[in-house]
Order: sequence, then structure tokens, then C-alpha cells
Amino acid sequence: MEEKIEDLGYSDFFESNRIKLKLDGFLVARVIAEHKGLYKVKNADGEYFGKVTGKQMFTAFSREDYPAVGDWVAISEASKGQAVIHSVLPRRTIIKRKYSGKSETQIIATNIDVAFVIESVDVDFNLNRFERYFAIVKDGGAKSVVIINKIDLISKDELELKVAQLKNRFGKIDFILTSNTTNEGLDELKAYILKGKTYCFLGSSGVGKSSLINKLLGKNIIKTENISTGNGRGRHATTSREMYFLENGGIVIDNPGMREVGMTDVITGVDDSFDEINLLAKKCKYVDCAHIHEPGCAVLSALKSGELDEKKYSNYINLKKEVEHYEMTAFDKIKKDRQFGKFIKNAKKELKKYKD
Ligand SMILES: Nc1nc2c(ncn2[C@@H]2O[C@H](COP(=O)(O)OP(=O)(O)O)[C@@H](O)[C@H]2O)c(=O)[nH]1
Ligand SMILES: [Mg+2]
Ligand SMILES: [Zn+2]
Repeated sequence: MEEKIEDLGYSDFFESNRIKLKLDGFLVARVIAEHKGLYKVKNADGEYFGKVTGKQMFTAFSREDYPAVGDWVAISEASKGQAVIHSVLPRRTIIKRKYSGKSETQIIATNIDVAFVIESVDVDFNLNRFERYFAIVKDGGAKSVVIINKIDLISKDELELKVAQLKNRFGKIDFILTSNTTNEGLDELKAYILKGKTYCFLGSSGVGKSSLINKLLGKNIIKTENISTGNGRGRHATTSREMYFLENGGIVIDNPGMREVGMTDVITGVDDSFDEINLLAKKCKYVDCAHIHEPGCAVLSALKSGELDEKKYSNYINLKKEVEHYEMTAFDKIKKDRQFGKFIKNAKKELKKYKD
């Protein structure tokens, strides 16, 4: 069956923004996975590995400027199966949270219709945590639906008590009671998921997000960790964010647990030092300062005063060079392809003339 871009969640909202932003020269694709700054993007023609352009990487100030799983992006094909990501289309919804103690935010997923906020009935069950998740989801313009998982681990009475607590605290709220062991509630969950809509699973590590998605997929595609600690709790296994396409047309995003250590570099793959240097760079005398030998360079003066770590600086410069090189070769390739296209067109014209 041929895939349409609408099947990936594309809608009038994105199309009108694409037109408004005059992105005609680019292909449009959706970010379906992200790992350390490398993206997997997909459109009706297939999948590509994508990278952001150097310009974006070095002028982007906030993490929110980087593509995230769920985003629609403007790309150009660099070589077979590889693409350069030029820009991110405005987001319809965004699920993000603030780092504690920092002004930076962490994007969890974008362009989500419904966020399943999931807790398990064992030690994870916590009403305040539900509340925090609801706030994150509401803030980003999406809708929350609660999943209470691992109901096989407690009695019916205990479960009723938890449901009563939930209703008492939050009033009218959609919730689904599930178990991956007994398959209870899975049909109900499936019924929630509609064609062309995007869903993400939010919740602590070990509550069973990946297990539920595997059930929805009908096969064990995502790794879950089966290390039980005796109380039914498992360990987390998901390290990257990824989008999955269900048979019924629904789109779901798995997430590593939010409390997971090392989360920050799963988000963008870009080190915190980039933010530090980009912030300094705002004070450089020249807008296009390369921070290598320019006069009035704020980065160099921070380096000199010791405010900026030397290692951070050399990492930055090296990566910048690498990215510029990547871009250059990608650009040459596109140019060449264009010339080749012209060549074919002319050849056809000549051929036609000859025939006539
Ligand atoms: N008893 C029980 N264990 C479950 C259930 N769902 C998941 N688990 C277990 O919990 C652990 C963590 O599951 P996983 O899907 O990796 O959680 P995630 O970190 O939220 O993705 C694994 O050992 C699963 O087998 C459930 O409904 N009941
Ligand atoms: Mg997982
Ligand atoms: Zn500079």
C-alpha cells in the first residue's frame, strides 16, 4: 500500500505554515527518531538519516530550536538516504519540561494529539506526579489520558481505592486500567488510538511504556528490560526516543523515563557547552564571528580569562569544522544533481528535436 504524508500525521496546519515560510525548494519529512544529534526522518518516499545544518547548530540559542521527535522538518536530500535538515515547521503542540535549576527546557515530543500519562500500581503510583505531568501536557496544548498499568500486581479492592483517589483528586478524567501480563485494558487502549493521530507515552522508567507499545505493535520491537526486583518493578531499557506506526494507522512515541540520568544528551546530542558558547557569541563584535582570531570575539576573551574551558572550546571548533565540511559536501552533491537533471532535460530536448 502506498503511503501518504497524511498517514504520518501531516495536516493543513503544517501545509499552510510550509507555504507561509516559502519552503517550496525543500522536501518535508517527519522526525521519527533521534539519537545524539542524528535524526531519522520519514516522508511518503521513505526514510533518511538527517543532520541539522551547521548554521542551525551554531546560531541556535535554545534547545527548542533543535528538531525533536514528532517535528515536521524541511529537508534536502544530500545523498541517497541522507538529508540535511534546514528548518523545523512551527509546532502544533509541544511536550517539554524544564530542567530543574536551569532555564533550559527539554523537549519530550512535538505535534502530539494525546499524551498517555502512565503510572504503575506498585511503588510508582503518585497523584502529585500525575498532576505534574498533566501540567506539562496542558502547557503544550495536548490532551492527557491516564494509564494505570500493572494492575495484575494488586487486588481488585486495592485497584478500586486507587481509582477512587484519582477521581477524587482530578474529577472527570479519562483513564485506562491495563496489564501487559493479563492483557486487560489493551483493547480499550487500542480503541483510543486513531489513524493519523500522534500519541506519546509519558511516565517514569519501568512503568511499562515500552511493553504497552509492543503490545500495540503486536510484536516485541522495543527492548524492555526484564530485571524484576521482586516487587514487579523492572528496569528501563529505552535509551532513545522513537516513533512507531501501528497497523490501525495510529502513531506512537516511546520515551525514556524522565528521571533517567544522561537524558540531556539524548535530547539533542549537543553538549551543554554549546549553549554556553552560543550565549557568549552573542557578545562578539561581528555577527558572523568564527571565534578563531576575530577582533572583539567574546568567546576568545572568555577563553583567555579562563571563564571558558579550553576543552569545551576545542570540541566546539572541531565539531563546527566537521559540520561545515558535511554541509559543503552535501551542497556540492545537490548542485551536481541539479546539473545532472539539467543535462538530462537538455538531452531529451535534443532527442526530441532530432526525432521531429
Ligand atoms: N507485572 C507486570 N509487569 C509489567 C507490566 N508491564 C511491564 N512490566 C514489566 O515492567 C518492566 C519495565 O517495563 P518497560 O516496558 O521496559 O517499562 P518502560 O521503562 O516504561 O518502558 C519490565 O520488566 C516489564 O516486563 C505489567 O502490566 N505487569
Ligand atoms: Mg521503555
Ligand atoms: Zn567570536
